[in-house]
Amino acid sequence: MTDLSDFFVTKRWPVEDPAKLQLFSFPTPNGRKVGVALEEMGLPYEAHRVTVSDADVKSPEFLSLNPNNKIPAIIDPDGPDGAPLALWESGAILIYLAEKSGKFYGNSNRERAIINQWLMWQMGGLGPMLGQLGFFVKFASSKVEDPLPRERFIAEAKRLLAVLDGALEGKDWVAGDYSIADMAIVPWLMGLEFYGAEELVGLPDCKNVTAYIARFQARPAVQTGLNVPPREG
Ligand SMILES: N[C@@H](CCC(=O)N[C@@H](CS)C(=O)NCC(=O)O)C(=O)O
Repeated sequence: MTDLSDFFVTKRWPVEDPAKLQLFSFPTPNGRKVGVALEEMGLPYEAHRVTVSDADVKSPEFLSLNPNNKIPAIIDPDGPDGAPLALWESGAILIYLAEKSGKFYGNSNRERAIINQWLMWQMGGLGPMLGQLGFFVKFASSKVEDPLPRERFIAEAKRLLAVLDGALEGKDWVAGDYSIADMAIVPWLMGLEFYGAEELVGLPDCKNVTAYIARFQARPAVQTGLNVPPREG
């Protein structure tokens, strides 16, 4: 059996079953993507709670897994060549898991190209912009007097939502069939509620987007995966 004790991160977050894929995460928008993917794909996994506090993400144990000090990260004991594979960056993890499971990644190069397009749109656009929006609207709103950053990220969030709303016209999912692109996008849209910014960015007016969020949330695997690992406990 694969021994994961060589991974320093397991000294602080011990592994119970080294045959299972190990997830190091927290139920934030980026973390939730991978919890949902693992549940949807039916891959056996063990989840370790790594909070976003410096005490966790900047600990030497976690930095040994992800020097970029961010969740999510995984160790797959059964990597592509049979040797364990450590991986971070949620988009890269989603692609890896989709290829490993053979699920939610289209059936042709054409379909995969479009899924990748929307996945990159989330990774390079929606996620970073909504993250900055959350910072200026919720976390730093009382510390920053200049209205410019707030206005800039509200405008950019509105623009991105309009793009998505248009793309979803007449469609259930953004890139054809349900895919890892949807698993990447919707947890970020749900973050708008946490930031108290739904009205601010006009989400209720984006009828295709609100229906899309509800469709995603109705999936049983999503309901479980959004809470992996549990926030408390
Ligand atoms: N591009 C990275 C971003 C990951 C990320 O921003 N994770 C946040 C939580 S959503 C985090 O770990 N923050 C802790 C920190 O920055 O110290 C990915 O998609 O995996």
